[in-house]
Amino acid sequence: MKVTLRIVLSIFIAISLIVLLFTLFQVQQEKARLKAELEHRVSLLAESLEESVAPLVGQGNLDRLKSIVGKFSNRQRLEGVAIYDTKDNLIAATPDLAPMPPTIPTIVTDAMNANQAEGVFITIKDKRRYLYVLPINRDGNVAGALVIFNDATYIQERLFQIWKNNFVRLLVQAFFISLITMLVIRWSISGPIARLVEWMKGFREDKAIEPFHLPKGNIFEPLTKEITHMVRSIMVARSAAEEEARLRHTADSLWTAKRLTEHIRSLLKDKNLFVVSNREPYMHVRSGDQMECIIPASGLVTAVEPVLEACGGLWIAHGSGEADKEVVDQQDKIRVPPEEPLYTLKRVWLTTEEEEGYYFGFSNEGLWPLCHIAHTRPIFRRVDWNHYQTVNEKFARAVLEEIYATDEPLVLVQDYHFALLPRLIKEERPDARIALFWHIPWPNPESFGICPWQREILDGMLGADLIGFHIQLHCNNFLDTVDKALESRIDWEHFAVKRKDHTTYVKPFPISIAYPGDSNNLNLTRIKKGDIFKQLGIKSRLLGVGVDRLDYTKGILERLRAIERFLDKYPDYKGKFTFVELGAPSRTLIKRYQELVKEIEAEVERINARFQTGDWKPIILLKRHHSHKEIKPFYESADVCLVTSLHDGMNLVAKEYVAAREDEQGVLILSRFTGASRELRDALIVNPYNIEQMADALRTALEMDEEEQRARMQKMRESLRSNNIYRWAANLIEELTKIRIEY
Ligand code: ADQ
Repeated sequence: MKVTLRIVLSIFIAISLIVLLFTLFQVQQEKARLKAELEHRVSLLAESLEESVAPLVGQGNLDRLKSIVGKFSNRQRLEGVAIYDTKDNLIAATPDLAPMPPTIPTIVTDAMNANQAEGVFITIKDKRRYLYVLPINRDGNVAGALVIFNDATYIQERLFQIWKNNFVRLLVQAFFISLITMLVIRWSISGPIARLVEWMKGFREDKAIEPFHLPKGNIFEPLTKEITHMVRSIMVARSAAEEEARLRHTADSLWTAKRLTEHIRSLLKDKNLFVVSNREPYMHVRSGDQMECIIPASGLVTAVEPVLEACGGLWIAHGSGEADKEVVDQQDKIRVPPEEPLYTLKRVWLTTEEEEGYYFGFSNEGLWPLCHIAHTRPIFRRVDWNHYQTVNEKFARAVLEEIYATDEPLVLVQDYHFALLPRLIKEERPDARIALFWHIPWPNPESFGICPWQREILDGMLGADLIGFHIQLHCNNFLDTVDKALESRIDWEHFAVKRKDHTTYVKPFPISIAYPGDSNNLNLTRIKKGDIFKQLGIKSRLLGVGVDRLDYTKGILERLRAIERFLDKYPDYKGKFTFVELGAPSRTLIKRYQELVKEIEAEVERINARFQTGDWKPIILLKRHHSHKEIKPFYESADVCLVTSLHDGMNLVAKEYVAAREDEQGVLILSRFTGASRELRDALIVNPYNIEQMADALRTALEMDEEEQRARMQKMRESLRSNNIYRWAANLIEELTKIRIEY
């Protein structure tokens, strides 16, 4: 049965029941009223008649009596009057009155015996009648009885009429209510459902579809919301599958520095690539009276530097090294890498106040904790925001100066320090192709909404033609945030934001490292594990390693506690396992970072005090910046590498460890909250908040047989080989050059 029919039928039954009950009630009331009225009327008539006939009854003046009662024939519903004597004999009656039925005297007798008027409804000859018997009193004695016959059929008729009227009314009401219900169902239910179905059909058939909207407050709103979410997830899955297919297709040939160079040359022709980041790839510092050139501990630098080495171009960054100014030319430029220059680094100078407000303040006390779910509160200060704006403008000027002579220049803006830069450049140079790569996670809209200047930041970012994140989840979070915070149109099919005639595409580009690396850099004299222990001045057998900037997002304290738990739980490893943390101090001017370093040092001291013996220590903290050359032997020798970030966009340390393991040995313990965990699925994936689980993973890692280590490492190295930094750059730049720019 069709739903509409079912609804209409239900309504009809409900109305019928209501009408039936009301009619019953009405009929009862009407019946009682009519009866009462009849009884009253008849009793009045009887009483007035009694006065006239009473004197005649005893006298036997029958003629007179008959003449009086004779006058009562066929008056409206009054059928007639009869008079009985005390012996129940009929002594006078209206002529037309039908012969008395035998029951009448009984009623008359009863009334006379009781000397009380009595009324009764009875059916005589198929006709409903009302009989009223009034004893006639004469001289205080009952002398006879007066009986009035009244037609009562009109009561039945009246009640029947009520039933009839109500039935007709019921039919009319039911008709109109059903009609209205059907219209309402069509307008409010079947209509929207049909449109929803059409829309979903369009989606299934892969036609371009607009987001589905119903008027606000519609009962389908929650359903539409859910379906829209579902469709969005399917789109994400579809795009991921397409991306995977595309990657599979292109993975046929490995991406190398050389291939990237040629590819970029064919894409850019003779144009330069412009990269902007806060952190510079080479930093000149003083070490005593010596000048040293170091590569800062930064994932961004690790990833982007090989791209510039391969493609050439200009890298604009903050000159933060104390000796930076001493080595640049008049335009603040220097060719790097120092030993074999391949591209140009242009340094932008910041005042101490600018660096404090823009870098330490807004970027690292505000945006960094805002984007990482690591339970450190972001701090937003007006003065920092002002510096952030000023510095973005300063960098915009530097970029604009450099791209002045280039048509449609390609600008790759790096990271959260420059959210406003894309808009600032685009306003001056609408022809510039601008990509912004966000190296850290993007939280959900509610978390990002904490930022008092979220709208300005989003608007600044949307000046870019392409925004890249490490994983699709961050893209989705970003699009959701824009959807909630700004007047714009989100195109979930193409993952784009349309705002003020400008489209920004938002895509995942999982960043990576240069792997396979440069064969010239092969470490031929491998430092062995034993040498490392010797250099550290301890005796141990198994080595664990952690390599991080000392940052609260990296889960270092959790890692230390897991090691403590491991030694408690598996005491056989006491004296045999040592964990070395290569921790580069980072953002040391920020209080939270100073506190973290103290906490880490205290924790290391506490745990060592609990377990250490003569020449063995469970944990060694090497708190300083290390060159990649210094880090490599640790990667190569460590039985296990611990990456336990509480939240991390990608995490390149995990990839560096895998890349370093040419012997296909060693186990990677990797936090599930890193972007890297989506690619390196053969690591032991852990929840860094679960200390027990991490302690057990450590044991599993140290007890894993060589074959399994090899199998896992091979798979991870394979994944790294096909998803290296050259592929990342090729994809990002190709995507950017493909976008149609209107200006
Ligand atoms: P980072 O937070 O800096 O990067 P990560 O990706 O792990 O984190 O890169 C750190 C880099 O610094 C690595 O190349 C590592 O070798 C180096 N490093 C670490 N400790 C060091 C030490 N003690 N001395 C010298 N070098 C050290 C940000 C995001 C990441 C994202 C990258 C790239 O937070 O999620 O993977 O950008 O996009």
